[in-house]
Formats: sequence, C-alpha cells, structure tokens
Amino acid sequence: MAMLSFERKYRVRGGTLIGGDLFDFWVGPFYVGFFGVATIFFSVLGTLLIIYGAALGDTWNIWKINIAPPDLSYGLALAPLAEGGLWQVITIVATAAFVTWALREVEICRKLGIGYHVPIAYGVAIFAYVVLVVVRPLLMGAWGHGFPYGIFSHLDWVSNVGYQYLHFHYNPAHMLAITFFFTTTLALALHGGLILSAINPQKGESVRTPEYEDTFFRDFIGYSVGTLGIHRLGLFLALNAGFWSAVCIVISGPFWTRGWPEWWGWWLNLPIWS
Ligand code: UQ2
Repeated sequence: MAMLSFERKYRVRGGTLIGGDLFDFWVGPFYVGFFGVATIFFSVLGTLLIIYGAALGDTWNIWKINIAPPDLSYGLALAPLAEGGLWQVITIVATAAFVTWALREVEICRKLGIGYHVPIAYGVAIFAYVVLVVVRPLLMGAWGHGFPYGIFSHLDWVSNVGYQYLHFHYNPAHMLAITFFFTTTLALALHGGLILSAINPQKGESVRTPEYEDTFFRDFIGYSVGTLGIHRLGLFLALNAGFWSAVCIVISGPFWTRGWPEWWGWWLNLPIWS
C-alpha cells in the first residue's frame, strides 16, 4: 500500500514500552513494535487452539462448534485439555492477545503524543470480558461458571444464566447498562445526523460551519453540548455501557443468588409504606 503524504512525518522513533528500537518499525501501514509481534503470536496460537478444540468436538457446523469450560466439579483446578482445559488455555491466550493489542495502541499514542483515550476505551471492553471468564468464576469458586466459546452455545449460556435469576431485567446494574447502550445509540444518531446535515450538503449547497451545528440545537432544545462535548459525552456513555454490563453479571451469583425481582424487596419493605 502506498504511504500517504503525511505518514512519513508521523513515523517517528521512540515511545516504545518494551524492546527499545528492536521492533520499532512498520510493515506497510501497520506499526509493529514488541506488542505487534506479541499480539500476532497470541492471536495465531489462540485461533489454532480453537480449531484444535473444534476438531475434538463432533461438528464443523460453524454455528454449533463449542469449546466448553470445565465441569463445575473441577472447581478452580486445571482440567484435562479435552475436559475444559482447552477452554482454560484459550482464555489465557485470548486475554494475552487483547492486552498486547491494547499495549500496541498505547505505544502508538506515545509515539504521536496523543492521549490514551482509545486504549482506555478498549481496556473497558477487555475488563468486561475478563470479569465474565475470570473474575466471576473466581468469586463463584469454579471455572465452569465461565461462558462457553461457541456461537449458539454462548447464546444458550446467556439465556440460561438470565433465567437462573428469574428475570434479568430487574437487575439494577443491567437496567443501567441497557440505558447506557440505548443512550449511546441516541447520542451517535444525533451526532452522525448533525455532522452529515452540516458537512455533506446537496450539490450546489455549501458546507456549514460548527456554529450551524450549535445553532440547530440552540433553536431546537435551547442547549448545545458543543463539538468537543458531544465526543466526551459519547465516550462517557459507551464506556458506562460496558462497565455496568460487567457489574450486572459479576453481582449475579457472587452477591445475589435469588431472582432479581426479589431484590426490590428493600423498596417494597420501606417503613414509609406502612
Ligand atoms: C451538539 C453538538 C454536536 C453534536 C450534537 C449536539 C455542536 C457536533 C449531537 C447535541 C447533543 C446534546 C444537546 C446532548 C444530548 C444528550 C444526550 C444524553 C443524548 O450540541 O455541538 O457537535 O454532535
């Protein structure tokens, strides 16, 4: 791929966390670095392990391939490869792949002298995954509480775990997570719509400046959050969606074992009602 005219200016040496200058180079448009090598290593290894796990199973139907965690009876011990041990190794390798990918983002940020917002945002996604397959199983005392790696099987897991708590929509952290997911789509729809309305005009019309964007919302609701503000708001909403998703599952089991509708008893039992 041809190098864009501005790329050479930003291909500066340094900013690496590990390896000094050793891996400080690009392959085509891609920055490599120590973590580029590491991320490739873990992704290839993880993919091969998943293919091996699929080969041990009884189907090559992509929807039905399933690599399950160990039986609950193994507790927090290591299991034989074909008995969930593969799931344990894949979980370690996947986490390593995600973390090295995040650290490669950090190195690129350091190189460019920009903030760490992107790796921090991605870190929240990694956090949500790690809470599901490491933190919650640890708190529950068995790796068997992790979710299985498979398209249909992980859907079944989500449904079964949801019904185990009777009605997951009564989980207060789940309510928050859903509200943040929906508000994220609202904010992005408003932002995407507003930007296209101003800077992608019909033929013959002129591109409008950000004052027009502000003015639309001032006229409409008396308030504009601003061009920087909408991006702060968007990041805040999106990160909270991921964060509360992790909270809603980690409190289910370790901190609340009955149905979630029952949790609201504290409200119904307030003395003010009597
Ligand atoms: C805005 C603004 C933008 C925007 C958007 C708004 C010029 C280009 C979308 C309007 C957003 C508001 C008022 C916040 C809405 C609140 C929630 C919780 C969805 O003012 O500044 O910049 O893109």
